Amino acid sequence: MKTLSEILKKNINKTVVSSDFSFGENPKITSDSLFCLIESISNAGKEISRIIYNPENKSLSREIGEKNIDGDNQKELDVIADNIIENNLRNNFVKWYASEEREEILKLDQGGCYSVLVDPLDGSSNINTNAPIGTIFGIYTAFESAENSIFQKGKDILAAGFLLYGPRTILILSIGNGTMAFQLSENNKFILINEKIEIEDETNEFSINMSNYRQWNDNLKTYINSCLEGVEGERQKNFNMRWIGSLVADAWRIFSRGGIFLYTEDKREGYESGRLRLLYEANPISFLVEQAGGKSSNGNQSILSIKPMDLHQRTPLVFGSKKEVQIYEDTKNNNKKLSSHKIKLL
Ligand code: AFP
Repeated sequence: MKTLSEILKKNINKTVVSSDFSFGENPKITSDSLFCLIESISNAGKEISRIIYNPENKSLSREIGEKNIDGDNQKELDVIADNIIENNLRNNFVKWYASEEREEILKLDQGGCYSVLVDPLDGSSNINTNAPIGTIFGIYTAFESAENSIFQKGKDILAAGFLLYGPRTILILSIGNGTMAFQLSENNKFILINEKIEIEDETNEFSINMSNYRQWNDNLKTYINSCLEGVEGERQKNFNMRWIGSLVADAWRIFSRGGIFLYTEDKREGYESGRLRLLYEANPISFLVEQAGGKSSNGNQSILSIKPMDLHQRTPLVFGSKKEVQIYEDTKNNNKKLSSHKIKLL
């Protein structure tokens, strides 16, 4: 059984020639400092996981009467998770900390060399239902200016991951050479469960909130209709549907058995660019997906190539099995007839 610490030491050194490699210009960006930072985030995850496990059945979903910058009601646990993460990041080489729960970028350590962007508790509207929720993070090089440090493209991520607090607590992590998964053990250690996740290229499972059907654009309706038509339709293939409504849980299922996730723009006010946030949700998840051989898209380009302009920018997000995401893109842009994707009959 290999632990997170053992795997990190092995993998971080594998990506480089010597143990004191540099990812960029900043000499402080070394395997050791990145290792400490990832450990500190995994420790925050252990603390949050313990609180969510909640054996005394305390109320965890009490709203604190504030709205975060995205207009969502902040839950007590959102704020607790954010504070736990901030405390764990201190003294761990982090210069800039940006969180979905905050309006400001926080300067933690003037001499730090990393910027860390976090959604402390994704899916928090699910707390009461005991459905899986999670913490999503992306780590980048820090520059002198906060804006330059935070508004980097997803392809500039050094490491990204998410913690899934479900029946099991799982950490999914990439340091740029594949995507790995760890499970929190009884003795509070993250144990490796998959050293190289590979998302299957093809799938017959889609993940979307169908209740928004009437709000969708025609191209999305065309794509989903083709899935619903099954073997009788142009693609001659049956599809299954799953929607947990918690991005981390839907993403983990796709890492486990393939699939396509879609949360695109629609006609509702405020949903012109979808719902999910580029910096805190779409970028880290897309980095993990592409490192696992999958594909991410806003409908036109890889999520990782979008230049962020705003701290709480939203983006249409489609990701998962490579060929299926391509079929969605082709349908959206009218590149190919859906029938050209039908399975070959023997
Ligand atoms: P919260 O963190 O505000 O609960 O939002 C969850 C989420 O951002 C993401 O985890 C889900 O994929 C998505 O929203 C679900 O959105 P709908 O409720 O519109 O389906």
